[in-house]
Amino acid sequence: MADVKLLGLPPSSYCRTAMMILENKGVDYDFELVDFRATEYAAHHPFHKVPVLKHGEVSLYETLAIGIYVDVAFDGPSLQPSDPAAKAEMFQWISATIDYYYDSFVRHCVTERFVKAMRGIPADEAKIEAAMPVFTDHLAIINDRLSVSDYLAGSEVSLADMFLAPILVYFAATPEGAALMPPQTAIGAWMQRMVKTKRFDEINKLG
Ligand SMILES: N[C@@H](CCC(=O)N[C@@H](CS)C(=O)NCC(=O)O)C(=O)O
Repeated sequence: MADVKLLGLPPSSYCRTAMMILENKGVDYDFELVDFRATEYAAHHPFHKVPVLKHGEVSLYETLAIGIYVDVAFDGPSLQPSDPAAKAEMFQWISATIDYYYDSFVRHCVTERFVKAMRGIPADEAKIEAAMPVFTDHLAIINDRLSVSDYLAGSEVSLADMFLAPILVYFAATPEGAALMPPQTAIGAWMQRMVKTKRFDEINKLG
């Protein structure tokens, strides 16, 4: 049994981010499925979300906190740039992913197309349609960045890429994402680089 444990649900994009970070850092860990709605789960996460990381006495929620902890507490390749401006850019992209891209791509499309379908609820087509210009704008911002640098925070893969990639894998699988994300773009080339990171396909599988 590994002394690091990730509590979560494999389809969750935030859990996927945490798994990508653990894998690319080279940390051995166990994954534990949880019932995040259970009353007793509040002892792990007071907001009843996933993931949660356990390492000895350390218990952490919030994926960014987990990512930073894993990167600094364990040996392995650094997942943060050392240059101050590049490091700040990494946090800028993570913050934008949490605040803007998750909201557009996940809440306004992936949830409508996949999560609701799993529950037998029809997608809110008006909500998706109204968000189409936002999807276009957000993809352009990301594509512009990836046109001038291989990864979001510079020439090396960082935590920022691991926050965004699982979300865009899901979005690309929706009809809207497929239409707006042709492979011959800077985002497409970046995704090809991301696919080569550790266990990417296994972690980010659809269905
Ligand atoms: N701010 C949290 C967000 C985590 C989050 O929203 N996780 C989603 C899954 S991707 C979740 O737990 N959803 C359950 C719910 O909202 O009821 C983090 O960074 O870890």
